[in-house]
Amino acid sequence: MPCSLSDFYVQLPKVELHAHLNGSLSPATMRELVERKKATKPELANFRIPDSLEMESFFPLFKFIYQLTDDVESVRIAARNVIDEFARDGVKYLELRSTPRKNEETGMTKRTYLDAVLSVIEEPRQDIVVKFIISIDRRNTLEEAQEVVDLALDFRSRGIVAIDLCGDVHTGSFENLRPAFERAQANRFPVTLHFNEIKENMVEAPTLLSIRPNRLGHATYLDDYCRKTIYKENIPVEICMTSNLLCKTASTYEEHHIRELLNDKHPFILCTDDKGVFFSDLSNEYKLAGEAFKLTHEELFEISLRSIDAIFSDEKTKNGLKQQWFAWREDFK
Ligand code: 6MZ
Repeated sequence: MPCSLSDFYVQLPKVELHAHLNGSLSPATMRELVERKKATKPELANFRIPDSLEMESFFPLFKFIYQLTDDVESVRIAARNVIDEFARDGVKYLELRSTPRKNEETGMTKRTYLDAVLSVIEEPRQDIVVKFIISIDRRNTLEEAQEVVDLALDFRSRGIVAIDLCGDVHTGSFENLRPAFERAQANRFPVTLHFNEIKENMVEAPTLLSIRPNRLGHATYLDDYCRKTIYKENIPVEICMTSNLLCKTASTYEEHHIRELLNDKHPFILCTDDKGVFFSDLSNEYKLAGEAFKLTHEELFEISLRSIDAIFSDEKTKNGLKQQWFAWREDFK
C-alpha cells in the first residue's frame, strides 16, 4: 500500500483493547484536574510523572493519580478526555477498562464512579465506538471482587463487555479471586487476565489458564506449557510494547516477545496500557512495532484489521468495523 502521508499511523484505523482509564490521563488532563483540585490539594501541582520507571515504582504512581479522580465530575472529565484523545489518534473502537473506586470525602461510591464513566461512554458520537471492561484488582478481597461482578451485572446493559484481572503484579493471588471470575463467566461475561507480566507470576499461570480466559494481557514470559495452551486455544494477546520497555520486562523493542507471536502467526493486538504514564499513543505503538520488525504499511493494516476479531462485541459490530477498515484502505490507495 503506497503511502505519501507522514501520519499514516494516526490515520490507520485502529482498535484499542488494553487501556486503563487512570493510566491513560494525558499530561493536559492531569493539569486540568490539578487545576480543579488546587483549592483543596495545592500540593498536587508539584507532582511529575518520572520518565524512568521500574515495576516497583510504577504502581505507587496511582496514589497520586487517584487524588485527581476522586470525585465523579473529575472521573467524567478524565473519561471524556481519554476517549477524545483515542479518537483523535485514529482509534475507531475502544474497550476502556477501570476498577471502580470510592472516596468518602467526596461521596463518590463505586456505583457513582462507574455511572460517571458509563455516562460518558454513552454520549452519542460518530467517530469512535466505546465499550467498558470492568477490572478486578489483584489487591481486592474476594468480597470486593464479587462486588465488581455485582456491578458488572447491574450495569451490563450500559456497555460493560468483559471482566479483567489487573493490579500490582507483586500482590494478591488469583486463586482467592477465582470464584468471582467463575461467577462472571457463568453469567456469560468474557474474561481477560493480566498474565505473566513478570517472571514471578509464572507460578500461577496454570490456574489462570484453567478458567479458559478469552484474552490475555502482556503474556510476557511463556514457558512451553503456556505457549502450547495459548496457541492451542487460540487466545489473543494484548501487547503493550512501551509499557513493557519502561517497566523493564522487555529490554528492546526488537527483542520484545511480540516477535515470537509474529513469527508463529498467533493473534495479538497492539495496545497502549497506560498512554498517559508511558507517553505513548496507539499510533506510536504501531510505528514502534513497524520499525522494530520492519513491517510494511500493508502488514500493519492487516495487524489492525485482525485485531477486530478479538474484540468483545458481536459479529455485527465486527463486520461493521471491517467494512470501515476496507473503505479506509480503498480511500488510502
Ligand atoms: C497490571 C495495571 C498495569 O483501573 O484505576 N494497571 N495492572 N499491570 C499493568 N502494567 C503496567 N497498568 C495499570 O487504572 C489504573 C490501574 O490499572 C492497573 C492498576 O491496578 C492501576 O492501579 P484504573 O482506571
